[in-house]
Amino acid sequence: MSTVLIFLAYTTFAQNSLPPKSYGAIPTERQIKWQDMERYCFLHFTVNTFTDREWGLGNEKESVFNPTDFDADQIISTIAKHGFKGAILTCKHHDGFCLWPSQYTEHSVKNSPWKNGKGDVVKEISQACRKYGVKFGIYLSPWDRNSAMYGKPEYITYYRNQLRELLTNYGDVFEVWLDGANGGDGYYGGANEKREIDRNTYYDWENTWSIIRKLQPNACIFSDIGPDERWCGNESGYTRDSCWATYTPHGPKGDKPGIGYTKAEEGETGTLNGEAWIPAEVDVSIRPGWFYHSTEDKSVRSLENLKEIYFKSVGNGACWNLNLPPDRTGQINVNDIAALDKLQDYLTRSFSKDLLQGAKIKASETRGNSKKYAASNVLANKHLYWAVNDATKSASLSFTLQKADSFNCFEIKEYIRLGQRIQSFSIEVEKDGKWEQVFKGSTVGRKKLARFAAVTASKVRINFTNSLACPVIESVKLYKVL
Ligand code: FUL
Repeated sequence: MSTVLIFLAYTTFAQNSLPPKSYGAIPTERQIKWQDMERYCFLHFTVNTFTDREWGLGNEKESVFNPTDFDADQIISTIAKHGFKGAILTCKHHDGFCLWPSQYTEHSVKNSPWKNGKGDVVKEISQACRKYGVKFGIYLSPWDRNSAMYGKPEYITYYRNQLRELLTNYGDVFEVWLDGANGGDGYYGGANEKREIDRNTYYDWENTWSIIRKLQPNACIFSDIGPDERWCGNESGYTRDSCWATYTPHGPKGDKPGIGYTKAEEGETGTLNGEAWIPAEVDVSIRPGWFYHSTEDKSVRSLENLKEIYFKSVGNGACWNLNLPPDRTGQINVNDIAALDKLQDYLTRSFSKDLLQGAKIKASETRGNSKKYAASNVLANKHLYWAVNDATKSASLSFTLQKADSFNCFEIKEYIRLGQRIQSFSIEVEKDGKWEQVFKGSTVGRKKLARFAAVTASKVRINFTNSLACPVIESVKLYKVL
């Protein structure tokens, strides 16, 4: 061998004994913690609950807000009991009514009959969150149909002051939800007119984001364009099966994007080689509307429907934000609890037994032939990973189960700290000595739940057929889901 070849062989060997380099945009610690929550709840509650509207006009009297038996413990313990890890409260919706006694407006709980004006929904919900180990998040509508200042520069100061109150007085916040909706017309302190704003300049979002970063450095910021989480582009409960956590948003005309100004469908897929790590959040209501309406008591989503949403959100690497609107008593409605019971029972029973426990595993290749990157890492549950050599873009993992079993769902996770890499994969089972394909997929990311018609076999193989950089896989599990 010439000296040059020896040198090259040595360099490749040396490279492959080091961990793989990260590829493209990667998550922050804050995003990793949020992605690990997987599912949490929205709480839409305000004057609309009592006026039977979806969007309040802004002229509602404070006296309409009067829950008969508000119980933050009931709301948050319900969320905790059903496996949801957080609660995001509409502290102020588009109508401008504040669920906390803000010092910057009279339009709040302090002028309502509820608890003789001494109540604070934000305080009770945030305290209950701490009690039940649920993370607390806030929604503060940028659009305010009550405020006379809306549309003028003073409103931005008002909005930021309210944000400061919420981010200072109620403990840790895991998510700040910034809504893109801006309808135009409103009460606006009695003006009753249409006020248009320029979504790209009016709110000066960068400076508002820096307030959030300063007051709550661990909070993720949600909006159509991130910076931490993106809207999934629809309110129906899905992302696409090819779903990237990386994202480069565009305006509807391919122009500069903004909050409330994007190509919505790009949120459903994210962007291959997108410029920033901005995974999707799937926000969807358990009922047709976002607020409680007794007429919708019979239209709560079915188990079938909630299951699909789970697979098309969490199962595509996104987080699921399920809206549970408290009713007029100020509690989660019995009909919604019945649906949650079914969902929790389904998830517990479907994902209780990983059929790969005790299985033998073999990889087509292991990085630098090192134990550190061994295939067995994907079964270890220790946030380790299996990796292959830098030049390898397709590789496979084969499993031999202890005995033949029936299964229909793989859970595969990439080690996302090093970026999202897999572009396509397939699953095969061995039948009568021949490999048969049962699933063909595209992206993997933080978590992919790949479902297929149930098969019975003892040998199964995942082929990562194409990858942006060498595959780096954190874990693989196998289930028979119901
Ligand atoms: C939308 C709002 O207009 C709806 O009322 C709801 O709050 C939903 C989550 O976001 O943009």
